[in-house]
Amino acid sequence: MKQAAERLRVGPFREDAFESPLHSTRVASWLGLALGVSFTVCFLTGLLSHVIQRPPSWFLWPSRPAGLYRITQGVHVATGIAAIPLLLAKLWTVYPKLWRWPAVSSVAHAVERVSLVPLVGGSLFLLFTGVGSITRWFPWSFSFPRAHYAASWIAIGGLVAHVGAKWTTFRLGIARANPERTDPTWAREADGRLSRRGLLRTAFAGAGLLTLATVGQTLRPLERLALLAPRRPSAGPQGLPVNKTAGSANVIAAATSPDYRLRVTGTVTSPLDLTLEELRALPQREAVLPIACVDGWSASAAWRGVPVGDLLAMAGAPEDAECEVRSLQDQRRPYSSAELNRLHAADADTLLALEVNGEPLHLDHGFPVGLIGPNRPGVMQTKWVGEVVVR
Ligand SMILES: Nc1nc2c(c(=O)[nH]1)N[C@H]1C(S)=C(S)[C@@H](COP(=O)(O)O)O[C@H]1N2
Ligand SMILES: [Mo]
Repeated sequence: MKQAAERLRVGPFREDAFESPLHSTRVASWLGLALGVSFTVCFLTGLLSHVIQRPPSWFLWPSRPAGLYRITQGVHVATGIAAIPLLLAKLWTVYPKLWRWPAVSSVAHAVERVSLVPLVGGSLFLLFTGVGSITRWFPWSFSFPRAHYAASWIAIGGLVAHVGAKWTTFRLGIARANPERTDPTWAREADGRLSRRGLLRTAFAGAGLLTLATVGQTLRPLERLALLAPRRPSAGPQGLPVNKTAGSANVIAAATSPDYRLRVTGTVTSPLDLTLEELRALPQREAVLPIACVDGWSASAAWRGVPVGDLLAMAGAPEDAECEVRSLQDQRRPYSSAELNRLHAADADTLLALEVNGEPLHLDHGFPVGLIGPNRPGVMQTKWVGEVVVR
């Protein structure tokens, strides 16, 4: 019986099938540490972005500090991008284990191996859909936020199981006393071949370079290095990028019509119906605030317009009012409206902006009226606002 099993041990199942020293526990452990940190940070910042956009009843996202979401979402996208070379290097280092003999040696081992399916599958899915989304390349028909969110729980579940199963191996892998570390070929292989230390450094340098080449999409001093970033934060009309144009949102006629009105409706004592001239005649306020897209780019600008709080007061809205800000777009379209929770509605810098950087809003930036508020995801800064519904 045992002999028969041994005879099946051919091809990649042979004991010496993968002889490269680069398939190393120590390399896998260090890559695992970096991946564990980047995945955890990416997961938590992603979860935060999710609950800000779909708040459960216990969650109230503050409007301050104004630039907080810009940071958390910048970190989310940056850690996801940095994880790509780390994950590829890690998968390459450990893939010979797929042919481990015997395939399963105990129940715990079986659980550990099975948990790789959600971990590896979920991770690859997250990184692939994440990159697709930030480059606005959607070779799929499912809803990106829902699928990306569901996959994050699947991957993080696999990660928890994996960390539990591998903890001892990992500790030995990164220990100072690890015999690989003192092995002379750790740092230098014969014949100029890549050493294990060289592989680790290459993977970390890859992650670093990829970060440097993309993080300038939100970190303005590094903008010139952002060669691989899908968006330059200052490329676009009035120095701001455009994802969605007025043309593609199908609002040009309504936004430029002389019949344009901004309406304030809902649970108010005196609903408002204001022309653009009337809006311009109201006291204006200026605020320097960033647009912080979920895709990881952000750009700051000086916005000028009427504080939402002033309009709510004029309309006789209750204290602590929340509202829904609706664009002129077809209301069935994604991102055609956004919620203002009571903290965002009451913040003096939450504006219905008429101007940006000293000029009337460009049509693609939301002319005639765009919502801009502190500490909000870009998708919740509704452009081409037509109505504010108070609750
Ligand atoms: N009405 C409406 N407002 C919108 C959007 C939209 O699709 N429709 N896109 C949002 C997104 S995703 C971002 S990041 C900000 C800035 O987008 P822009 O770069 O297209 O101006 O506007 C937001 N406002
Ligand atoms: Mo966005």
